[in-house]
Amino acid sequence: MVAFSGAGLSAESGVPTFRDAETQGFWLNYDPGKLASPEGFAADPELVYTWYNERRRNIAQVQPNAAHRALAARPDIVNITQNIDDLLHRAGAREVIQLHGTLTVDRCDGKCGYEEEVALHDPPAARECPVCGNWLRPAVVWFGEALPMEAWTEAEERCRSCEVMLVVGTAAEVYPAAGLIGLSKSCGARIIVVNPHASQASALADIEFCGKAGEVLPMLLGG
Ligand code: BV8
Repeated sequence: MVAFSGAGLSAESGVPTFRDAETQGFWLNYDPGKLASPEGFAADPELVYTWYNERRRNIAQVQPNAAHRALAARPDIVNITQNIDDLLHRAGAREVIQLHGTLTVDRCDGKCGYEEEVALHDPPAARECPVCGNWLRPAVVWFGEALPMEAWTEAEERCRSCEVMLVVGTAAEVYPAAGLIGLSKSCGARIIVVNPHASQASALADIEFCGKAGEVLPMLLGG
């Protein structure tokens, strides 16, 4: 079984989803779509870096919720997530494929390959790469950037061969990640969607649980 997750998986932990960000202005007056982009970073590296540090501090202060724990308690489930938080890891999940990278690492925005771990509770200020002098930036995938090849290849392979794909807390609007749902379906997997609202995944669902991940997953997966 594969669990393909998005921002809704962490919502009950108190991490705003992208929709909330747009509606509740997670970062007032700024559009996540613009900040989470190379153009946004190039235009104002310190603003974008500050936005990510706000999100880092938010993640450091919250806990994994019952949905993270239910997934982590099932070693037979491979987690493929669009989320950049470390809540599945902190819940004890064995294998987490992060398609859009992670907030726990900074990397050089240039091509020198330098990277360093970041303490989410006390993140450093925006700074230059000690190797080549470019800016350091969060090791996340921005709009317009390619997904990490290793994570993508592994995710595709798992989605082709799984019998069941659990689609948890995603609007399924961001590609190429959202394409994994159709890929699994075309390879014969059953699609089970968990989301309190309709999403682009609804049309592909064999079963759809209209509810919160923290309530549905413990019932569905046990624990
Ligand atoms: C790329 C990291 C090309 C940063 C993110 C077709 C093919 C390929 C690309 C495209 C394409 N069409 C368009 C594109 C471009 C673009 C794209 O998809 N745009 C969208 C807006 C149309 N894609 C890209 O740019 C990708 N790159 O294509 O590169 C390329 C190729 C080769 C070489 C060079 C370039 C990169 C996309 C990755 C962007 N980075 N995140 C960061 O986080 O800051 S995406 C971001 O959105 C997050 O990862 C987030 O997880 C993700 C998806 O959103 P969701 O997770 O679905 O979150 P959302 O808030 O939208 O929805 C939450 C859901 O949860 C809702 O349905 C809600 O009802 C539900 N929910 C709420 N509460 C709960 C709940 N569910 C359960 N329980 C609850 N309690």
